[in-house]
Amino acid sequence: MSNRTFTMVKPDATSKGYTGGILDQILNAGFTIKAMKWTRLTEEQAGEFYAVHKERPFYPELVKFMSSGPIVAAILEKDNAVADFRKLIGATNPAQAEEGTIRKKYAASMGENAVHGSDSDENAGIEGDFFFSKLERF
Ligand code: 3AN
Repeated sequence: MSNRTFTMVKPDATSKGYTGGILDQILNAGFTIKAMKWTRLTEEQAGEFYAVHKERPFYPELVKFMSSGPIVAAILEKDNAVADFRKLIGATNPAQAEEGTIRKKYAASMGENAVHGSDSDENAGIEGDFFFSKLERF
């Protein structure tokens, strides 16, 4: 079990002014920040980040959306980080997300679902490495 996960506050949430509320909920849930940045992906970078979904019908839409505005990228630390963070954000489809979860509160749809959370320890490592060098982690 790893104690790290990777998250992004997605462009829908940053553009609606939800960044502060989402980060507040993450910190209140006991996660600490190991690395964080406000940045914007190019279409090429978004395509690379989501390359595992390349064959899925929603891939072009996902790439376009994820490069449509700024995001907050972060590495978070907590015991059981990956599983606990997935619980905190709720189901991919906000209509199915549990009451009180970040997606229930802030997500608009399956595609524009406010936050990303790594789905495994391995992917948490890969995704964190995509955004952050060793010098950017504290
Ligand atoms: P999660 O983000 O909950 O791990 P994944 O890994 O199944 O969900 O999907 C990655 C991202 O792809 C989602 N966050 C969402 O933005 C997008 N996505 C997934 N399924 C759909 C869908 N049916 N239509 C549009 N976008 C989708």
